[in-house]
Amino acid sequence: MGFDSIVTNGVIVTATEVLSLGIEIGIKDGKISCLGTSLPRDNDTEIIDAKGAYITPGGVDTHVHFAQDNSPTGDDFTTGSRSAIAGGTTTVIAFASQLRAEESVLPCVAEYHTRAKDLSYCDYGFHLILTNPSPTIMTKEMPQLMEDGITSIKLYMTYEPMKLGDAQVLDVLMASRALGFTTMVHAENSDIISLITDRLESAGHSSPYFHAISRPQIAENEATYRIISLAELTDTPILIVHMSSEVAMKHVRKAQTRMLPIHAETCPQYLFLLSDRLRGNDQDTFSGAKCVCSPPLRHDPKDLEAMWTGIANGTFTTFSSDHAPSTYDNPGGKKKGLVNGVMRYRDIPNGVPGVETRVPLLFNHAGPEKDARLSLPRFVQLTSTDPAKLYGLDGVKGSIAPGYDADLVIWYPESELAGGVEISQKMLHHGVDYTPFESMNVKNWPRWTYLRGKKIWDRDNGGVIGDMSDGKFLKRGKGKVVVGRMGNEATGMLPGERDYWR
Ligand code: DUC
Ligand code: ZN
Ligand code: ZN
Ligand code: ZN
Repeated sequence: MGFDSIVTNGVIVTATEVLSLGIEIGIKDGKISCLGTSLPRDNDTEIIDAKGAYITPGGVDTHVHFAQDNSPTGDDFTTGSRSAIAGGTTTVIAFASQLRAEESVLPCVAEYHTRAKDLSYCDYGFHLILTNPSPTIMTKEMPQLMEDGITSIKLYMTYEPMKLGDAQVLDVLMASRALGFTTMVHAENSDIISLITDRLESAGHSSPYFHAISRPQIAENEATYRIISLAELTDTPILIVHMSSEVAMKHVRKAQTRMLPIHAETCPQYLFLLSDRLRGNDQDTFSGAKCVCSPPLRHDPKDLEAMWTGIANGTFTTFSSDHAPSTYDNPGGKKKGLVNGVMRYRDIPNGVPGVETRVPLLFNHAGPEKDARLSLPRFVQLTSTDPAKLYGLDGVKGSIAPGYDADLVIWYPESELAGGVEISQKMLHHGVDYTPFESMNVKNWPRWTYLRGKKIWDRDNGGVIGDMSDGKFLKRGKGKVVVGRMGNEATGMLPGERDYWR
């Protein structure tokens, strides 16, 4: 009848409050069974002493690329999930990607299951990337996927092998809305990028730095406004992934003030890194390739500040890593863009690693201090609670409350980690050979990570101590609309007008 374990002597943080020291967490069968003071102990109840430190829900990173066909030299589920738990993330949602030639997505999803089953240290789910949304897929296979617990899709408005035109996007939005899928969109204007890239190349500008020049903010701004319009027309909730531009973010903000269900995500790279990183260094002029991601790193510190504003003021619903790693030195990785000394940024795989550093990097700026950039509850909301809600894990993941999985991060008490932690490639657990956050200092780091009541990360005693069969597939429910609501009339339409055609 008693608890398997009790976490005591910590300060619990949820998305709404910081609880006072003295509230304990009772854990039974891998779930949080209650919160209270002086919980009853049996002889065999394990007592976990948090030593006065903060306790936050396990991180929920809803945007990672593991073992994906288009990132062949990056992380698989084992190395990626190992990296996740070492940085306080206990749930990831990765992508199962339809290749354009594939007429059915069900075998594709089955294949991705085999890449993860018994190979993950943390719990996981899948989003489906749709690159060829045929009527059969939308009418027959998507309902099946929904039943199978894959309840979100990602669409690309750019990249030749993946992008959908507006007509296809509209069809998918209508299907998504009808079935209740959460729809993620990569919003950049493909033609703008192609035009600039071709012209840059003709003029001999193809080193990694020009990657940023080829994808100006206006490409993100235009596509963001367009996808918001298409979502408004069809009354479909969306999430715009990896946002980096202030104007685009303001389009989202404005839509949100009209109660439209437009969600937005940003990532560590858009809070901390600028495009000068793409210039490389004297020893290795190609090394800027390490920071090639899309949208690209922006030029001005003001661009970073703008994203911080969205973090603080609620515009962003999720803060994800977009962990999309490729090795630098492996010939199949970033160096694809360097052939016989000739640099071609268009051949560099896009994306940076970050699943392990995401939670500590944001926690570093969270707190009650006057110079903190966000509150501790807002930190929890962005890194755990709201991503869980948006992607159908509400009630299971992302909070410290009765009934939820006992996924916990226990940090160091301030007194025990003087000077903080300097991030370095050699301390990380991913499978790639660099981190773009090298040498950055953070004030704290997850000391212990628990997955469903089991300690899987102990920074001082063994590091990764879980097993790669600990992670389970999460059969997710329908995602919730976290921002705004459905049922708004679209701009310039009369009430009920949409009913004629929908
Ligand atoms: N989009 C992603 O979501 N990840 C990596 C590269 C990209 O363009
Ligand atoms: Zn496939
Ligand atoms: Zn993307
Ligand atoms: Zn991504």
